Amino acid sequence: MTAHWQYLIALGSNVGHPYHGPPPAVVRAALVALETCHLPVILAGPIIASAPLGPSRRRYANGAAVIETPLLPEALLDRLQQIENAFGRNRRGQRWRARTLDLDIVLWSGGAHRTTRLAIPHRAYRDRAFVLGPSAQIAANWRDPETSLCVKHHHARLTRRARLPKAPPPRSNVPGP
Ligand code: A4P
Ligand code: MG
Repeated sequence: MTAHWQYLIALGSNVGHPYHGPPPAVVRAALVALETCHLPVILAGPIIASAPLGPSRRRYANGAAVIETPLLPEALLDRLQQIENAFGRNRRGQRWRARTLDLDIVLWSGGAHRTTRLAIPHRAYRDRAFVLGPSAQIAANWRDPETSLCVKHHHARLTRRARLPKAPPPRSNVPGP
């Protein structure tokens, strides 16, 4: 029997597409493209708007999906990059530049995977509300093999941290009058 792995995929777009439309429509079209490319979407999270992290000034649409496939990580990355290319993704130039479609592998059911080309868990997802928000809706109990915390725990830590009051300014050691 063929093994079927589950993967948590983060989707992002901050450039419209001439056929699909603005970024939220690009993310919706990408979910359809995953299915068309034999990567069945088991669950799809909400598509949210998010402020850009990094040099690009355009707002993003972000989403998350759980897919099922017999493909191992490197083969899945090849397929995801083919989909990005089909959406007109231009890989030349600055890192984090504006992009029509970005498909990142966040977690998979096989545990951790690290090569020079691919890191799972995704190295930055724990600090990104635009990944953890949609992911917590569909993969709350997925456990991170490196921290042993679930997606919902990383999400709670991040949102709680954002709500904590700023630390008071340090007290001066100079005695008062
Ligand atoms: N790579 C390594 N690990 C992975 C993984 N888990 N999933 C390698 C996918 N790719 C992985 O990625 C560069 C290389 O990372 C790939 O060739 C692969 O071998 P890329 O998608 O070609 O380039 P990139 O996306 O510009 O770089 P990077 O470092 O992956 O950026 P991120 O982490 O994807 O962040 N702000 C908002 N609000 N929303 C966003 O979605 N996204 C980014 C890009 C920046 N700011 C954002 C958002
Ligand atoms: Mg990427």
